[in-house]
Amino acid sequence: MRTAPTILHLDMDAFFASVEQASKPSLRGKAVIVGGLGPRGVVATCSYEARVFGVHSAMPMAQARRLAPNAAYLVPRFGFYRTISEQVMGLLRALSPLVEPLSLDEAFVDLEAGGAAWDRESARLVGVKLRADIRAVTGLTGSVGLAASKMLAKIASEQAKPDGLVLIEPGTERALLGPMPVRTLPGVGPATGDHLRRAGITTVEEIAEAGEDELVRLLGKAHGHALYAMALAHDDRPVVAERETKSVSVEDTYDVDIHDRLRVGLEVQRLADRCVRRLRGAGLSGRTIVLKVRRYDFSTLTRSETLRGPTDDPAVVREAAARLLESVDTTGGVRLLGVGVSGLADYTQEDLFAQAAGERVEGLAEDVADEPVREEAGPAERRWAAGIDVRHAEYGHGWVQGSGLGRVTVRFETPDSEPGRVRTFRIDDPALEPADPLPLVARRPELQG
Ligand code: DCP
Ligand code: MG
Repeated sequence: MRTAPTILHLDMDAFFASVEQASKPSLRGKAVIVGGLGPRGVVATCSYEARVFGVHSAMPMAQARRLAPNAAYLVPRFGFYRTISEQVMGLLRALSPLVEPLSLDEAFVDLEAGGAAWDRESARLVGVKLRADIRAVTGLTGSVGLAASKMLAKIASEQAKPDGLVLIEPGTERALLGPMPVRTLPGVGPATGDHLRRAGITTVEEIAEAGEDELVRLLGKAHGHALYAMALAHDDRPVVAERETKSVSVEDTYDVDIHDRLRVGLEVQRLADRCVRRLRGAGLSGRTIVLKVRRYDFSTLTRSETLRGPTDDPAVVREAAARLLESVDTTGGVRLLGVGVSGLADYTQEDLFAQAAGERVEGLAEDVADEPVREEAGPAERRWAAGIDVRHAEYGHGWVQGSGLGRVTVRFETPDSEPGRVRTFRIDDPALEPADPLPLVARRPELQG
């Protein structure tokens, strides 16, 4: 393991909610909750002001509304978040060729590989400057962790939240990890956590004390061995430069559980087709077909099947998905279905192209915006979902604060304006139209190049 804290982990603070607050001056300092606003919606994230009410990611939206009835509720604008994410990732790539994004707002950077840092002082300076640059370019705050391993760098950024920087001195890792709950370690989810707890192990220190043989006995060879090493703060995992897409998948959440087995089958076929369109749209084929089923009681199953070679043939994916469905009990109802393809390969075989040419290709881009959080309101309300940007011919740029009963309420403000005024229009007002988001930071010439 390296001896200098030159692995950096960045995680943006309350990412989606912070973007919304930066876009909408009237929401700064307020409780903001972003997520699906339909009957089955869940919270994607919320501002720190909303977290004091106990609201958090993945909570059903109905529960969030009970906890924070006066918060602003907004639909996610994934395309815009992606644009901001690219700005942030661009700053990271300027530091090192080894940047490993984990999500839109989170990445590891190997500072040593980029020559950006070699010891604790140079690493700290890079972290401080990075946070300032992110602020200048995006107007947002991100938290930085620095350590000699990925595991500790991530723990450090968590400790730094919000809007901070923590550097873990090499040599202090074990003392720091000891009292932490086992769930802190990568790879320990709820199931493993329960399993360990039943064996009387709740802290990292207790994993170390139990010894490797006991861990292997409890969790099996691979997992037990890896977890024991992590508990001793041994983590040699390298930062892996961004790989291409690991899988392509689509899923749908249903407002009302589907009970009819035939209908479940049809939905799976439809999802398989959509997944293949996306796969082809990305110029990929894949070997492993994955089916995801969330049942009425929220239990979620995934089943997969690996083919002999990569495919992008809709018939093959449909058949595999149907076979996988046969092994799943759906009595009681299904609330979510998904189909994915992983084990991806680039298109190389000419005949795959030939195959594709004969089929529908018109819908290739159709599902690109497909996302797990879906707006579930009716067509009129969908057009004016809370949070989206609009432009009014007379009043200018604003965002939808709410709509219903044939009316839409718009707040007219922009990222660099004062908090704005609210006006109400008829939903079919011809002067009102959807608009693109405005940049969060006005382009300043001294930041270019
Ligand atoms: N996200 C989501 N659904 C989840 C978790 C997260 O849609 N269950 C989205 C919204 C978040 C973004 O991913 O803004 C980043 O996730 P984080 O876990 O980093 O959470 P935040 O950035 O919102 O907050 P924090 O300051 O705790 O990092
Ligand atoms: Mg974050």
